Amino acid sequence: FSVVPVTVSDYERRARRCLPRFLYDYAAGGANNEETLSANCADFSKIRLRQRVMYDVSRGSTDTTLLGQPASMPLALAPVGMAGMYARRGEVQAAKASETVGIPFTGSTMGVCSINEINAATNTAAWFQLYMLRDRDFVQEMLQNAWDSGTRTLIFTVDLAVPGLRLRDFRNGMIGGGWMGKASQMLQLATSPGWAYDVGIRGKPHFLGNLSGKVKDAKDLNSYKSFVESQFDPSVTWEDIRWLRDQWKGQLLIKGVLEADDARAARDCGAEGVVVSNHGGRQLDAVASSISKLPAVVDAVGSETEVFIDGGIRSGLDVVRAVALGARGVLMGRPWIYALAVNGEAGVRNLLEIFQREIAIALALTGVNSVQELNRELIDSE
Ligand code: HOC
Repeated sequence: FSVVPVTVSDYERRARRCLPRFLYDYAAGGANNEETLSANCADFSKIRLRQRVMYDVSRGSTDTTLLGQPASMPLALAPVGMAGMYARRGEVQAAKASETVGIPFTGSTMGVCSINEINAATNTAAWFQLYMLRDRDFVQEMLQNAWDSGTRTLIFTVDLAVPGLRLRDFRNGMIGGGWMGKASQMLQLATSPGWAYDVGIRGKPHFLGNLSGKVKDAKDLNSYKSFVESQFDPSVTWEDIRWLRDQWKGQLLIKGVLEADDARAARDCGAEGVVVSNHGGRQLDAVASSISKLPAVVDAVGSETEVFIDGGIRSGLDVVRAVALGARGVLMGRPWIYALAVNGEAGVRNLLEIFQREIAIALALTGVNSVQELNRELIDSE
């Protein structure tokens, strides 16, 4: 008896069943006690929309633009490290689904598939996400490479000065001192050719595609761990973001601000937009949910700066809630990983169709025809 997935939680349940524990946990988990992870979702559920009736909603459309680029809804796929572990050439499959549905896909620095591979497989160039690395020449190289492959939107992550304490990964032996025993064997199996999560391409396996110039022959999770330890730069300040702004001719989104002051600083460095984010509850636990911080950031940066949000988006209703509170769009992360794990490209496409249907219905039942009409008056604050 098999039930067609119709919600994110349907996909999550199935993903939990079909994935090795360490992989499910890597995606699903957060930092420390996972309080922020829970708050991200719980705070969305507390936001009530207004039910408004007797408006002509026969011309409903979910279309919008994100950083000037047409999109079929105010949603983009968030960057997720190692997404290609969840299905063969996973990032490519998800990028193809995004293209079919008409929304942006974001390739992660830590992706299995490089931005080149993703852009070569689609007609719409993906967005690219980058961290500041100690080796600035390599940062420049990656920027140039992304630009040459067609990417014009860079998401720069600023909330990872040091990795948060993802305790599930420690328990599973994925991060930290323990690379021994059963967990380590499982990781080797998972990353070796022939396994369902085979990451090889045309006989030339590379586990971290974007890093092939830096991490020679990366082939397992040890490469991931060593790269993070040796290259993530905790000394980064806004000065480095100004440097980055000079290096990148395309659109720049700064991801990982929660406070109004930080959002203003990002804008003042010349970013076209910011992403209100606590890294999906994977960094500083006990920090406030993204959605609770959104209104203050929107008010702080003004209308010229596009504000995005991630963390806790589990339905089209959450997208509508965020846009009504002033977001230009949302970045959705874990749900697409679950859908990818369950059914590859078709799963991600189906998930996006679910989101689009939910948004369309929510627009109509709040009495508007478009996402542009959403505003704070549609939030029931009583
Ligand atoms: C300990 C892992 O953004 C994530 C990614 C990659 C972070 C690298 C540090 O897993 O949240």
